[in-house]
Amino acid sequence: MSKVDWILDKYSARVYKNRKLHIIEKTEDNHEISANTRTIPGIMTNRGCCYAGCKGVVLGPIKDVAIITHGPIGCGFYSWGTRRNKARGDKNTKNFVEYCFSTDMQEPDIVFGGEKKLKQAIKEVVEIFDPDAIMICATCPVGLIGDDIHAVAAEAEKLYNRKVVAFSCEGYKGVSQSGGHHIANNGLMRHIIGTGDRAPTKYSINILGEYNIGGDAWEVERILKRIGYDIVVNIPGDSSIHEIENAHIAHLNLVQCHRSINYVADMLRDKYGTSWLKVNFIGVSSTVKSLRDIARYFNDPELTARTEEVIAEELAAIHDEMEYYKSKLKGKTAALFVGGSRSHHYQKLLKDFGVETIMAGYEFAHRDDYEGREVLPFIKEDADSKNIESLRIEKDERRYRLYLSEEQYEKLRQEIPLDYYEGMIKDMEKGTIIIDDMNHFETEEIIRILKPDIFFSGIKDKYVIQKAGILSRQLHSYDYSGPYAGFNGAVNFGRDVLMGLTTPAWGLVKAPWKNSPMIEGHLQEVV
Ligand code: CFM
Repeated sequence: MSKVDWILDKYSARVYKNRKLHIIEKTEDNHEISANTRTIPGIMTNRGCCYAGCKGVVLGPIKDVAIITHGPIGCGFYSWGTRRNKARGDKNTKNFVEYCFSTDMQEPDIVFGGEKKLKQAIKEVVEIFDPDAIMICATCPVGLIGDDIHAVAAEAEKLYNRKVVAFSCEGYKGVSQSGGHHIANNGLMRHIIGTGDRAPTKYSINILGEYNIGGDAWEVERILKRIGYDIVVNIPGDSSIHEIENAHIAHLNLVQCHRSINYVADMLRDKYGTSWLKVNFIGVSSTVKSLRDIARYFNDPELTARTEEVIAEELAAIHDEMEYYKSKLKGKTAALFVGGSRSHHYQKLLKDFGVETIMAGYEFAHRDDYEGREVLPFIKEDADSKNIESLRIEKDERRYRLYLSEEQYEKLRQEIPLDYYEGMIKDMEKGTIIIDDMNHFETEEIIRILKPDIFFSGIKDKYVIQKAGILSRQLHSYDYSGPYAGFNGAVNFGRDVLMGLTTPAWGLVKAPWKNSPMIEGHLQEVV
């Protein structure tokens, strides 16, 4: 029996048929996988909702905007603080990242409509916090009862003389949080990007899709600034809305998380002519490669020399610690199950320590994140597109400019991933397992069958895994730690993983049934 059939063995015929399309064993580079389809009701998926992707993921890290969750309090509460997207305010920039604003809808609001309460919430936010801008994010009941949040936003914008943008990101829209990314990207593009008037400098870049979890963006920015780049904005980690307004002026966009931000990257290219480059600042070797690719784009000998100088200094500074952690971690095996890009990115960092990935999967990625953007024309049906708008973008004739000539662009595309992402599967070894939308049952089967030394995942399954005696570190929030990006982040990661693996706690872990003669007896009978 193949590993895949072994994992699926206990399913009914109906579930087997569905899940078999989402689980593959890599034997070649061009596998097709089913992705971005709805989970079978009743299966315990790890996915989040559309609201989570819009408010929790893409908009949440923008620091000087008050984001009002229009809905019952649970939605605001559960998207408050747990993702560890860090932000720092200063005397010119307010910081509301640690706040949770919600209309706290109750039954009467659901019955009689919640617009009045929303207007009141906006008024209070303006009076108490005086934010530079306000965003309104809808939760499920708002769409069901038909509150017109866009009309409320338009009225408030005039009344309070500041940007007020509404997002119809009801939880049920789309397949998962991935639909929320798209809605958030559309809103940023339609209402915010392009409204600033800053001028570019010599090496002006944006970072797209870096969320500053545990301080990752700060480490990435530190390195890029050392080389001499002018970072117009990182969307959205620790960003200000006024920085986002100027995103159209950059000469190049760096895309860290393809899944969550590829819409903005494409729209910026179509409207303003700015190319994007797929980068990965997770892992030492991938950070080095990304820095060299960026330098290659600008093709300036001075910048290239400075890039190499910084790389050499950074590598020297972390060399001893990296070698130490590598000597301890080499030969271990890992399974990774995260949202839509980290399961790929972290394989590179693990490789730096000699840790082999035996299984990786995404919660909600699309086929292009697995198979590469070359499959985009062949994706027959995008389940999100049924109720999520694709913006029609037109060239901004006045501000459209190409940094490279057509000839230079075509030549460079052969060398670096310009406007292209190769996906995760090509990067994985033969014999490894790839699982889309893995559920809790499959998590336990992976533990039983593949027995990884470390299982990277999130809070929903961390404790199931650890109760089975296997280390689990959260790659969403990094538990309490970070940054893990860039050069210094790699060292932090090595330290945390080694600390986790060698903690004496594992000697004290005993599965609950081991203490119960009754359960143990029963298990023996069953077996
Ligand atoms: Fe991108 Fe993310 Fe991810 Fe994501 Fe997320 Fe996240 Fe994630 Mo959790 S934006 S797809 S929706 S890298 S919150 S910072 S860790 S599931 S793999």
